[in-house]
Parts: sequence; structure tokens; C-alpha cells
Amino acid sequence: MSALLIEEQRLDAVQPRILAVEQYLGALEQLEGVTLEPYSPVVGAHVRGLRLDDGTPPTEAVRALLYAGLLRYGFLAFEPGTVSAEHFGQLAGLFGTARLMNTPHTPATQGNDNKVNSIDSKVKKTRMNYIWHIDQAFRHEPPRFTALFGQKVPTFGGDTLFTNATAAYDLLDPLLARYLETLTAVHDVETQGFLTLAYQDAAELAAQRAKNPPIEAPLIRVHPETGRKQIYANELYTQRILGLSRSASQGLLEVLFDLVRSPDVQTRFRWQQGTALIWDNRTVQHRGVGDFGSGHRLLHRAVVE
Ligand SMILES: O=C(O)CCC(=O)C(=O)O
Ligand SMILES: [Fe+2]
Repeated sequence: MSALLIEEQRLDAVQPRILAVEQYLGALEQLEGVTLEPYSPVVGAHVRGLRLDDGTPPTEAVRALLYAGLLRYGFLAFEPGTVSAEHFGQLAGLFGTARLMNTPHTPATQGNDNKVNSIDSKVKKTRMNYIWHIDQAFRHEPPRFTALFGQKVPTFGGDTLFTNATAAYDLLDPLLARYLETLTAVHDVETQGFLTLAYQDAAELAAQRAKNPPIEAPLIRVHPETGRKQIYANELYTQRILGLSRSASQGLLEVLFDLVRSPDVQTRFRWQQGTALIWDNRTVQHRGVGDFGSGHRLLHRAVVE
């Protein structure tokens, strides 16, 4: 046998890992006319049959199904027309305390108890949302969930991408994972100039910087509710790995970003007008896609602490 032939038993060992997708893909679940159905193999689920357009809250059993589904799937997508713009803040409130999280480019929206802001392509000139991130990962405890509502959607483009950082961890070689688990990373809101771009007023910029000093967090983090390990590094806010040379830190971060960006663990969410979405900000990373030219894209947004 030629030395270049690989015995069948070694085929697995000499190639990059693939995901045991069955671990992620749940079965269809139904309760009181509400259905959860997987959106893609490793991230997301559709919610069908829930009506939250007249202000009537779901039963506690349905709320519990949605909460468990959100932790399991990483995001829930609500069919167009089932959640109204007016009751969007209420949807966020089913999962915790909804809170306004705005910048001068993403101002508060009227209504919804002042807990909702807008991401409007006619107003927002910054493009930080097109870089993979965890919302506010420069804080020790970032928001648990973020919710969006599609108010105006361009004909083409403007999707939101989601990746499952738990699945990305599962793609790591186990020996490398053990080493990474010993490391700590620094996260800084200014890694890619987020505040500098968002705040034109010098005093406000200085105040924001003072309020958000760099923090340290384990490079591999355990999800506080599911107990599952995940890669905890994102391109927008993770600055460096402590105790390594600059090149080693950058090189290792690039290995992790590459896994997080891998098509094997991500999906594209295509907006329709009137769709609502909520994601577990501790499990998934997300980014928008700026491929809609002069099209108008207007999303409403609420974060949940
Ligand atoms: O523009 C998008 O699709 C993503 C927006 C975003 O990053 C956010 O709402 O936190
Ligand atoms: Fe975001």
C-alpha cells in the first residue's frame, strides 16, 4: 500500500472536525396552537401560531415554552403580522426586563414605554453592526437577550446573520480547547472605535469612555443558564488575549473568529416586514449585512437584561 493512502479508520483523525448536528436540531414542539420549528441545523427556530398583536399576553405555559426554546435554539423568529410594532416591547418583556439601549445614531422610538430604539438606514451612519459581535460584550454582564422588529425591509439584502458560539466551541480540537480554557481575554468598547464613531460631542464621548473601561473575561465561557461552553471572543469588542505576545494573541483570536464565522455554525435571517426576532445574546453572535444600497431598512430594537 502506498504511504499516501489513508486507512479508513484514520479518515476522521486527519480532517477538520464536523459538528454532530443532531445535538442541536430539536424536534417540532407544539403547545396551545404555538409551534417551535428549527430554522437551520444549528441555530434559530420559527415560532408559528403565537398572536401578540392585540396586547393579550400568552399563557405561562407558552411563555415557558418560548423561554426554553430561546435558550435551546439561540434565536426565535416570529411570523410576520403575529407581533405588532405597538406590542413589540411587550414581546421583549416576556423574557425579562426590557431596556432602551441607544446611541445618537440609533435614537429612541415613540411608544413602547420608551424602551425601544430604532436602527434606521436613513439616520444611522455608523456600520459597526456589520461586524460580528455580542451586544455590549465590553460589559461584565452583557444584556441577556436582544429583540428586533422589521418595520421597513429592503427588497433585496439587509439580512441579519447569526452564529452559534457553542457550536463553534464544539468544532475546536479538544486539546486546543483545553489550553484556551486557561486563557483570559480583554474586551474593550473602543477596539474598533465604536464610541468614537457613535459620539460626535467630545464631552459625551469622554463620559462614555469613562463609563466603559476595558474588562477581562475567560476566553471560553460557560453559559450561565445552559451550562454549555462557548467561544467568548468577538471581532467588534475583543481586544487581546492576556499573557501572550501580540502575534500569538492575534493569531489565536483569528483561529477563533474563523470558527465563529464558519458557515457550518451560522445561518442568514431574511427579514420580512412585520417579522420579530429575539436572540440569546449569550449563545449567538450576530451581524447585519450592508448590501441593500439605497434601500430603506428600519428595525426597532429592545434589549433585555
Ligand atoms: O443590523 C443588523 O442586522 C444587526 C443589528 C444589531 O447588531 C443589533 O440590533 O444589535
Ligand atoms: Fe448588535
